[in-house]
Amino acid sequence: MRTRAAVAIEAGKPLEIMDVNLEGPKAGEVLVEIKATGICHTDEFTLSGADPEGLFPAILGHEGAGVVLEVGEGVTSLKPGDHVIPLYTPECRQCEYCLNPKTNLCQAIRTTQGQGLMPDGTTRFSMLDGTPILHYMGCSTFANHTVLPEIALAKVNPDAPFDKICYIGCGVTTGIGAVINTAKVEIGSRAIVFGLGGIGLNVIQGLRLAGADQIVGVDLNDSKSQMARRFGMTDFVNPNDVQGDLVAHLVELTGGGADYTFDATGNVNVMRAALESAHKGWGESVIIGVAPAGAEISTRPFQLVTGRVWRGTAFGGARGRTDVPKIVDWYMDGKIEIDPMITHTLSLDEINTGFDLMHRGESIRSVVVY
Ligand code: NAD
Ligand code: AHE
Ligand code: ZN
Repeated sequence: MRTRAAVAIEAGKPLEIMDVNLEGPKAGEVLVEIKATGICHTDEFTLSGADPEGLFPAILGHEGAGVVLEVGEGVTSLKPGDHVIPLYTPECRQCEYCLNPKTNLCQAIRTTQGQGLMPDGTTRFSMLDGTPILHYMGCSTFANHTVLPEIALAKVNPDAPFDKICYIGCGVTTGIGAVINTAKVEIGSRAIVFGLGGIGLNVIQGLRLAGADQIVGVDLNDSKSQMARRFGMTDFVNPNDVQGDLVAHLVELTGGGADYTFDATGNVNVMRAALESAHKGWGESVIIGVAPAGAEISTRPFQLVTGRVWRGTAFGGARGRTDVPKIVDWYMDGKIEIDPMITHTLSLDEINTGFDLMHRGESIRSVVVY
């Protein structure tokens, strides 16, 4: 079939909107009509050329929601008409990783996914002249139709609005999951969140859900503080307004350091500040941000010797097929909020505007509705 897509032809160039060919689902695969997709900073990271795994031409996008149109041979858990959220972290429920309760990093299809291919080593997308187009993070939600493995789809409540729950495909789950699944924050904790964008705000929302007493938000952009307060931030710090050392300031503000700190910027210097503003003896710092190729984190080992813990999280530690439907229900039940964070709704033809808004720091989440 033909479908409409925003294609990343090469790094650093705007996406090109065009008709592309899409082959139907093979065994174990599912054809999905994408109804809406968010634009995450990770899409920008890959498009910019900073992603060591970035391959072109590709159809980016990994924060979608849609409807199953057709299933391939052997697919048993989904049928046409089901509402689904694509999962860049699948859940096969069989691999060594899925069977280990310590991780959510299903590895069943990770190798081919990283190569922009379906599990059989081929791509379903091509240009009208036959040039192959690669998949991205196993999702490619910047196409109106896409093909995914059955294990990379969460079946969700059909009453939930696509233009809101697409955000659960990455940002919401990553932020809330970092708090609940990865850090396991306790009631009464003090926390610091670096970066108050689409992920950081969901960390704040997760901290409020977990009952944190103090939630400090740190961002270079003052305009992000208003929304963060609405979601539970108690104190705001703009590093540009701090006289002297940022870490010393944060340690004092949190009465000796935070119980939990989170990096949602992708900047390795911020990651260091996040680790060092965690409390001596027990503070834990969680890296969420994705750093460019070649970037490395550093700190004095003494920071760890004296009890701080450095950890990371992918997709908020969530097991997609199990946890994502529950998070959709939390949204439908009013336990979590999504709508105010979706600051812009665009058509596919306007998708590059979504990247511009992100670059200018004017959006939290832009969502493309097909
Ligand atoms: P975003 O652009 O919406 O937000 C980033 C925020 O960080 C902005 O508000 C910006 O002003 C702020 N910021 C930038 N540099 C800063 C600095 N030096 N100090 C303080 N604040 C600073 O991006 P997002 O969609 O929220 O994504 C955030 C990061 O999380 C990205 O690196 C993204 O790739 C990553 N991410 C990781 C996962 C995961 O599973 N680990 C999932 C989604 C996104
Ligand atoms: N390809 C990059 C790493 C990108 C990365 O860390 N991706 C996160 C999800 S970001 C979603 O917005 C992730 O889940 N990583 C786990 C995985 O297996 O990719 C690089 O540096 O090579
Ligand atoms: Zn993302």
